[in-house]
Amino acid sequence: MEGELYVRLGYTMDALYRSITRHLAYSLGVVPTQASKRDIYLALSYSVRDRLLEKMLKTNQRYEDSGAKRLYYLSMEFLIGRSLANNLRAMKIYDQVAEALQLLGTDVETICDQERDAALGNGGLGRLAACFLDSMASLDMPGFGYGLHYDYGLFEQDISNGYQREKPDSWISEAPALQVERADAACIVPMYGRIEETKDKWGRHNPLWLGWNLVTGVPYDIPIAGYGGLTVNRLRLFAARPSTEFDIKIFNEGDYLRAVEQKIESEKISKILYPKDSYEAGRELRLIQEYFLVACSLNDIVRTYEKDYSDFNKFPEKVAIQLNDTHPALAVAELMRILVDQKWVPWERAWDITNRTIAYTNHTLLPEALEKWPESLLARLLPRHLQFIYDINQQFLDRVVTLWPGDVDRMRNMSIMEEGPPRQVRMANLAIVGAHSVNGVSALHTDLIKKSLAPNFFEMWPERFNNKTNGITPRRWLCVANPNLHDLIEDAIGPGFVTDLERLRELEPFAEDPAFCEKFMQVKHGNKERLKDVIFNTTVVEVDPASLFDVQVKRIHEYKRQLMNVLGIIWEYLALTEDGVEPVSPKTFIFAGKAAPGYWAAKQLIKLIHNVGNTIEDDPRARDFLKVAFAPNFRVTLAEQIIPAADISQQISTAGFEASGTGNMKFALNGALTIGTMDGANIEISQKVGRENIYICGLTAYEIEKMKRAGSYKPKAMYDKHPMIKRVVDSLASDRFCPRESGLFAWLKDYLLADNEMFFHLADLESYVKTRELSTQEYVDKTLWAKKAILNVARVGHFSSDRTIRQYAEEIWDLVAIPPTEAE
Ligand code: 26V
Repeated sequence: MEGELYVRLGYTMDALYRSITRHLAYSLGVVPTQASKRDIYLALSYSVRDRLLEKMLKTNQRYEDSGAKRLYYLSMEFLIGRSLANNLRAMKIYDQVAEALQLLGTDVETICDQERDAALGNGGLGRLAACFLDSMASLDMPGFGYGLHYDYGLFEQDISNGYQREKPDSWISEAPALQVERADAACIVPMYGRIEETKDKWGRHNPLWLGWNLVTGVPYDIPIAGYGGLTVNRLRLFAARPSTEFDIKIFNEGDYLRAVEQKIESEKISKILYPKDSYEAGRELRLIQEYFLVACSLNDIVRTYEKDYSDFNKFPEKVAIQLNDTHPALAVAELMRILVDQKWVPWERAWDITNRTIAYTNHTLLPEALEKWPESLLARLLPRHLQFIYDINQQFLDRVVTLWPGDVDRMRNMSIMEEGPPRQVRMANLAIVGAHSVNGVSALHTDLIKKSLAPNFFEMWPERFNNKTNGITPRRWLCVANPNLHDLIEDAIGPGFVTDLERLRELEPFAEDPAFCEKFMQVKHGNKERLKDVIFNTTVVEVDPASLFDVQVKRIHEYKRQLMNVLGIIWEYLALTEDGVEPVSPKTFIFAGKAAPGYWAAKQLIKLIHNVGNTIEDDPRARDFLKVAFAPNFRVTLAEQIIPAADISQQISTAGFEASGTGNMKFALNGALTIGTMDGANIEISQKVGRENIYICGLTAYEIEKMKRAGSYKPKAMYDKHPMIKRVVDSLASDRFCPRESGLFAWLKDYLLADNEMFFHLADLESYVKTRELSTQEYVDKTLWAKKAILNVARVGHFSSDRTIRQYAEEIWDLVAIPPTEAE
């Protein structure tokens, strides 16, 4: 970048007002008095974008001047949600903008509410990437997100008669207010084609990749503001466009239709986010997407590096690449191809550079989520990459043989290639072999990677494996989502905790302060009032903010056990209506979450939740005590409204299945108490907040593993032995919850009683129900409850994504902060 920026944009109320009105006129062509809310939202967004871009240019200059190492976070998903309010808070102009908007006859909440979510992710993995971007910018670190510019984000969920219906989410229409197109930095991506085996002038083997199709990658930059607004990093998202050169060639050949078809084909690549969090064999377009991300990103990374260096010796000292799961694992082969084929780096040297640059994060142990791609597909799409994968595998297996001569089983298990038919490439193995660091996302998860997922790799390279327990950004999950709690905490312990979350510890003494407890509970009540309106407007269910809000919001998945929650609700319903046991407090069960469109069982669960809710509502004996609400279209913005209003957070996955969870952290930070299993980060949360401030239930991962190996889980025997389990399961499977759709839920009985029931619902049910009872009893003791809730807030500081990012920076990336100068 050259030259100085001559304009300095203003941050006063006055300057912001002028900027908004100027954008109304000159970007949107409307006079202020006739501007709609949407117009004002756009004009404000453009004003914010101007200021972000100014700081982004300065930040970039600062990074260039320092010559510091850069981190590239490669991810198929960035679940950002809304940006406007977050940016106003980060830039510390929320109050000024609020005043300016008042002059325009509106208010800041209404305007921020106009924004649609950027839903470029499925769930935990994508939201984690968004939290990491926020933390890297807030820590003044040169860390950049690289992803895809999808036209359509995760589908919108409608509910019709209790069933999920999917509608497209056209994010593209929202994007212009946030991003800048960088046509100058576009790149060309080759795919398909063939290999021609040639010899170079010294007679050496020299395979050429020829006859490819070309697609253009056009980057769009979204500014990511750090807290304080001085450091602004960028998230670079690539959109696929037809390659003009290729186009012209076919047009010139006179094949007009084929040229247009080609154009449509290319644009498909970044059209839509895959709405699954499990992998499906042979989805060619998905593999193309993954490769397109990798090719565009590496092209950009290498080009940036080459501005400063003429050879690749320093590459691993200046570049770190983090793979967010195996989705971008082709980066291993692509970097090798660039170094060897395009930069003439010798193979062994290239391998050393690749390995020292790349690191890999695993996010799931679920076998169905582990990516494998058919060799035949790779041979067609990426023939040269497949050769590199063969070569990498060959030299890797040579080392395995020297370590364990004759151990064929181990070779077969560790090989990047899986024997067929069909032969497949195991992306996790490719990532583990190619990376210098492999990390899990909670202590338990990392332990399971070492012991169950990749024990042979762990034996071979113990130093490669490490843990980085997940975290969440307190800027979004406290300042933006729960401003009143933020202000209350700031009144108590002073400013500064938002960027130093361990300082929340200073709240501990306030847990004994009746006046503080009272105010804390008032904030919670206000948040419950706010959520009541949201729920009423989207479901017509009327909830009572005085009741206990018991919340489970996350993707609908068997392993997350929304079904066990429903069994618990039915248990309480039967106790009330048949045994006359009234709950000590009225309770509202709040669910939200999307099911993958093809996941039948998950969609049935959504229907079940609705039907159980309706049955209770129709029962005059029950409706004043129990209520069930399913809030449609769960997304970041809805999470920001639900989480601050929760009294209880349900985190009840079958132990060993939830890699970490991050919702668990968001709820605790907002003063909800957790009912949870010893899974993922729940374990570490319980250690931090104290065993007496969390409700732990169920079997441990170790106990479940043992029972699975022994085949000793016999759900039918539990059903026969425990009358209450029998009553709950029988009533679930009867027509009681589907009077007009006879037999709808009968399958659930067979499901729950099968010996191979993977998720141990009935094994944990009794412990779970007892724990729920205990939590309800403690809820009515308001002093006790406030104390426990406040101690949760005071002790979750560890789970800030700032802490997580510092650990990645120190232990994996060797990345340092480049803070702004005084003048900035
Ligand atoms: C897999 C696939 C396969 C191909 C189609 C698209 C797709 C999308 C996502 C995935 C894997 C999802 C894995 C995931 O989201 N894991 C979650 O990661 C969170 C952040 O580390 C963690 O808190 C959750 O426990 C974990 O389930």
